[in-house]
Amino acid sequence: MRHPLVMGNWKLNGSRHMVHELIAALRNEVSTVAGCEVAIAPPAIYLDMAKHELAGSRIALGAQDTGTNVSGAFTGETSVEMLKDVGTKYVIIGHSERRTYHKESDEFIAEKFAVIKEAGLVPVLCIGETEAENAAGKTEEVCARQLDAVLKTMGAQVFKDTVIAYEPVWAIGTGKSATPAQAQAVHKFIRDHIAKHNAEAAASVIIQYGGSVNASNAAELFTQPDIDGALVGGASLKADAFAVIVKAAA
Ligand code: G2H
Repeated sequence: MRHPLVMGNWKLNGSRHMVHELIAALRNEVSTVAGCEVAIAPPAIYLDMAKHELAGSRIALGAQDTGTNVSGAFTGETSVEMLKDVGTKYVIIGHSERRTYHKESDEFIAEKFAVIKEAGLVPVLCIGETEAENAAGKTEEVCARQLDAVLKTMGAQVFKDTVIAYEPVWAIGTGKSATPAQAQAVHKFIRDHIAKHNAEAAASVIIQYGGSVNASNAAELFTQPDIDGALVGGASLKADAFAVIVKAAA
């Protein structure tokens, strides 16, 4: 049976001081919460420090991205083996900020999915449509295309025990979250799309919602049957707001 996962995506925010302070506050706020997996994804340079600060807590560690090569002449890259070495469990891939600013293709993201699985880590595959695609009624078409890049090369069983984050691009960092009904409709579409190929994988895949989730709108989003927690950006930088979201999912 799948469980909800609330994960903080810190994006390009942090310092050694902040890692220490925020993790101390989070340990305090969420240490007694059961029924929901909790994770944080700080910038790569702070992963090792964060792992030490998290020692003995129930909060897991996530990375915001990975390279596809394991080692060698790839200046500036981070490998899945390195992420694993410092104790990372989850790896976010395909975030719309990387698709947009780094021109990452569906196929390249599918390659990342494969190397993460091969390393025994858990991919958090972000998918979602832009505002223009939404307005043109293309939400399902876009989500299907982004899922199919993985399905085509690896088959649907690869989604077993992994995570998909549905993040409508128009809701990211805008303060304009999808409504629970809007998000549920897309989450159900995603699960049904995978179920057409593999029912077991579809039932087990965690489908998070992401896009302006905050302490006020989380509880209502989590009432929906196919919304399994959230990928949280801005609100994950404040321990009290993040704790409210975690408790709403538990
Ligand atoms: C969407 C989300 C976290 P925010 O990118 O992945 O960010 O909650 O700030 O919209």
